[in-house]
Amino acid sequence: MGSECNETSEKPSKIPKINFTKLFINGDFVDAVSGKTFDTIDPRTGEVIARIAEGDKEDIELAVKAARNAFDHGKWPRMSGSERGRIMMRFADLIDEHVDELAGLDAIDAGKLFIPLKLGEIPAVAELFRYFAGAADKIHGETLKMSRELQGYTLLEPIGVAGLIIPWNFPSTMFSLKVAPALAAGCTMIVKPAEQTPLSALYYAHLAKLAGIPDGVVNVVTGFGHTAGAAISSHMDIDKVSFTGSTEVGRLIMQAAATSNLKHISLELGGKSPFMIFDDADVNTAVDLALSAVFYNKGEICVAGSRVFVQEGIYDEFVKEAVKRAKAWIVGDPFDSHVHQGPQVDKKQFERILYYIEQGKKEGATLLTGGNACGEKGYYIEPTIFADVKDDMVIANEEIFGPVMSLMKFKTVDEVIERANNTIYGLACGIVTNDLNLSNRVSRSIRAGVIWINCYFAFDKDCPYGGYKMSGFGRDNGLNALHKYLQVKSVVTPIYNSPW
Ligand code: TXE
Repeated sequence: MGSECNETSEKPSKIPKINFTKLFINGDFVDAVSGKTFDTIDPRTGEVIARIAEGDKEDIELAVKAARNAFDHGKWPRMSGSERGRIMMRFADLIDEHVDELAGLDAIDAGKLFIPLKLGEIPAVAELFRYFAGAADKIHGETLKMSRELQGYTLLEPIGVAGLIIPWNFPSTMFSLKVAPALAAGCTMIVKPAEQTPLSALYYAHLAKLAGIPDGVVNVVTGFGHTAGAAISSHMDIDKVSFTGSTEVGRLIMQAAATSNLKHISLELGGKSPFMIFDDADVNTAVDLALSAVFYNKGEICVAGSRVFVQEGIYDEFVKEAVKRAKAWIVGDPFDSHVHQGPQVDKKQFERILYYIEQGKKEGATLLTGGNACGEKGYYIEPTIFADVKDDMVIANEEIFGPVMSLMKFKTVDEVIERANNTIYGLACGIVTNDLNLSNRVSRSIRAGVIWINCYFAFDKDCPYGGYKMSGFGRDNGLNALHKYLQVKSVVTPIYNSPW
């Protein structure tokens, strides 16, 4: 095992009780048809937290039947938007009331920090449900200006049964980003949480029932990607798949949609986002932003600003300060309020990050700090900074999804724009400068779905985000997201009773 983590002595608390371990289909918690289960693991220790029902094709079949029935014959798509909104508001209130349990589940299952979950992420989940609840009664089409003696209007109708396949890095946020707009639109759904982090999705299912969301509207099938996930993307009776995860799996989902029923898809995939610091920036601000852009959520975030470009005039000072602060970054138990970084989500991710760190060393990047696993048990990795990273190195190109910063020096604005765009991805971009003209120019030149100027991770429920290029298509957050779960129907009649 690695060296000791830079831990504090505060005792962890708030370890939650696990109440829900079965599939949630048609309003009931049930075993998998096969009776199989899989272990969900505590990344702090590598020990089993609970055994979870392992859903497979047959269970997806049952969940689709329930969702189909709830869509074709049930109340949810037919009730008024304001009634749907009221029920969603109740759901949001229940989320707030259960914030400790939900934060505890994501902390123990994903190794995420408890306090930011409790004070930030879970309340934001409740807020997102409120945001879309408020939109549920404002879904309307247009009156058309027809060129002949016709009158026409459009209806926005729910797309149908949605398959929502979500990853493990933000189990609660991802659940809300998909479920809230789908519910507001009047869809019914099957949620497939990641196999690493099934616990909170099952808890949300329980709260959905308490809130009065009718049976069959929200179904949660826990299980693996190549079985349960693949059964969703290739299903003939699912109308839409919304996916967040790796680019490789995004490609598989697109193929499965193409060879099954041409279901609508939206994909939010990997990234390798540039974070640019210009000479005029305040070094302290730039270091704070850059560190959180890479190390926040232990680097397990698709929009991580993992390629840090620093202009030559400020470079040496930036490096000195960044290394100093990375060394003081506290890695340890996510329930400890002093800790900055918990364990990576699982053994596979932990090993993948260590592999990339080895690649960086082999390719000749300079390891300034970190580079090792730490702690006696569990999947902890030191915050790591590499300097002298060249654009063609593996660590500058592939998504590491861990606490690894690649530092690169640049001279001119044109140069950094070209280098920043030289990636297959296009999720996010960070810019630190006080020069308005410069930030405007760079924002318009970078091919990415979101640009953060003098801030990073400035997410907001009203601010769409998603990818350019191989980072996917479709947007989460904002009213754009609602339209992913709606389709347009045109209705046309002659104005006069003339025959057509
Ligand atoms: O992702 P997967 P993994 C990136 C990140 C990470 C890498 C691998 O670089 O290191 O992907 O992570 C389901 N059909 N991101 O392997 O496999 C799976 O069960 C249908 C970026 O965990 O893409 C889970 O629910 N579904 C990312 C979800 O897909 C399938 C977040 C994501 O898992 C499937 C996560 C299949 N054939 C990883 N195979 C982001 N954009 O935030 C798997 N799944």
